[in-house]
Amino acid sequence: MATLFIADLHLCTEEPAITAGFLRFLAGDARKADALYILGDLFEAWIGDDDPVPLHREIAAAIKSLVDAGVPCYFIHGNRDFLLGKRFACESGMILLAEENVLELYGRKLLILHGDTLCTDDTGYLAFRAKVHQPWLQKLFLALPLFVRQRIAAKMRSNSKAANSTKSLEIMDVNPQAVVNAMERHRVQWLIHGHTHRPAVHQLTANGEPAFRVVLGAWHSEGSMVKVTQDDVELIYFPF
Ligand code: LP5
Ligand code: MN
Repeated sequence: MATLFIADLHLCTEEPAITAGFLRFLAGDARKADALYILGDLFEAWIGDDDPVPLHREIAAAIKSLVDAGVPCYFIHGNRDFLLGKRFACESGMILLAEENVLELYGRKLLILHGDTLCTDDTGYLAFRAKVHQPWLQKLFLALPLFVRQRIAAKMRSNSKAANSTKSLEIMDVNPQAVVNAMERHRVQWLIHGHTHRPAVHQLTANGEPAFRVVLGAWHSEGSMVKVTQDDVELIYFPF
């Protein structure tokens, strides 16, 4: 009995080894799980469910086959794939979740989220996020021809890379007080998130008690997952 969590795969056509690793994971470890939670940035960039790229069809079919085998799959949006919508959810059988969710697993209460909203020192990013999360702007963007959306996304990606190279590592990490606030708001002692690409298990104090923040790793040259069981919360790395 185990529930698995992954994030930050950044799947794209240009990185076939990561896709192969994910497909193996879906056909292997994930099949034995009670449920799979994907905590954002499954894809490198998502510009609409109507994007006909073959990779998306392949991933939807592989997730659907996991779901059809009896393993429910849940998805929280990341900062790269916040536009992933109902059409892809339906095709893949994934259930789209809200930004922040509290789970009760094997007697343990856990908060799960992507992690970008905890980076409150990155005010440039939060301003950007607030803008691109406006429903009217998203609607407008999704109504644009695909090639225009591709160009805008490419521009945003290159701007982001340029901006990140000027930011300190501290600014791009979570703010410790934002972590405590989130855990106290939801009255939990466990938090699992991704986004920062700094896999670790951190101990802290929240609600006046010991608390734990588990950070998922990005899938670069190996896979990363968190496995929650009755007895344990484990951060695991595995080869593709
Ligand atoms: O993604 P990553 O790892 O490089 O860095 C993130 C933050 N960057 C982003 C931007 C994404 O990479 C772009 C993804 C495009 C996806 C599809 C396009 C959909 C378009 C929808 C339009 C409605 O998330 C980065 C963080 C970093 O994580 C660490 O947390 O620092 O933040 C930035 O780079 C943002 C800049 O710091 C600020 C730029 C200011 C822009 C001002 C507002 C512009 C509004 C444009 C509206 C169209
Ligand atoms: Mn992210």
